[in-house]
Amino acid sequence: MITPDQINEYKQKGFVVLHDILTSVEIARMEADLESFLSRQSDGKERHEYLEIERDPGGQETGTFRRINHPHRILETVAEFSRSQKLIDIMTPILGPNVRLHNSKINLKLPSGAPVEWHQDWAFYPHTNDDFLTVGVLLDDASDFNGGMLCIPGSHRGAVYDHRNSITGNFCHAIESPESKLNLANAEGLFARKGSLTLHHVRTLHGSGPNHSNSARRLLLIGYAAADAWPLLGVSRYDEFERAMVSGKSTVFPRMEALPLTVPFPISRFGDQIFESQRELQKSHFVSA
Ligand SMILES: O=C(O)CCC(=O)C(=O)O
Repeated sequence: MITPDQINEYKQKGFVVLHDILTSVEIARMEADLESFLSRQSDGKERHEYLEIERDPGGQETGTFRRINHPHRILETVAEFSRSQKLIDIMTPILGPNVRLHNSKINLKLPSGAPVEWHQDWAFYPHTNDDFLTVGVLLDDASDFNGGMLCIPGSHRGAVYDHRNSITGNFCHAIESPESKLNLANAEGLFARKGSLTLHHVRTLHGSGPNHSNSARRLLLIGYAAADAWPLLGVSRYDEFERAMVSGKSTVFPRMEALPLTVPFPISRFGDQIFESQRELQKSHFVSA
């Protein structure tokens, strides 16, 4: 359930927090599913396909899990929630009746876990229009101390920034020296109890600090687009693209809007591994844990 005031807040600021949306039973099921998946991952295919493992400064895997990619494909509870009526009722007043799931991930942010540098998701995957948002499901309480997400109000209606590393020249999933370009003093924390949801627009500037606490700050993120927002970089598997519809009807007539854009090229040597390519920045904006 989303109220007209919350929809208005999302439209004005480019993000909103919806407090206490999942029940404790729903959260406990999702946590159990996640923990059971992680405990099975000492080896095997899933490990490489779905798990990102932290690397030390020399590039060696530390063995610590950092992120689960595409959890809606492997965790039943996430698959269920990602298509639930509860979530569709929250998204459709904003995106319209026809909605497609674009991506999902769980950032585990374990104690001392790395920050996520300032960026706009729009730079990673530009579409023909920006009726596109990401739902965050707080699997732990989020605060400034444990690296909860920060967003800059109104930035979804502003510029689209360069996300290339000035040394390597490659796309780096982050805005270099953001303090010199953005008014970070305006940033607001999307801090709330576990079971709350956050929504942020695809152009909203956001990031999050390191985890200074001694427990994880797990955040499930699921991106959704209006069905007529088509990826400008193309659709590689049309059957999968069709199956990703979660509400209403798909279309082969994209809606094109004149919007500021950038494209994620030249590709980082780490591909789409955001944490590794952000680590190539000369300087982190956040103070490490
Ligand atoms: O985990 C976070 O705090 C933010 C994650 C994020 O923005 C991303 O993974 O693109």
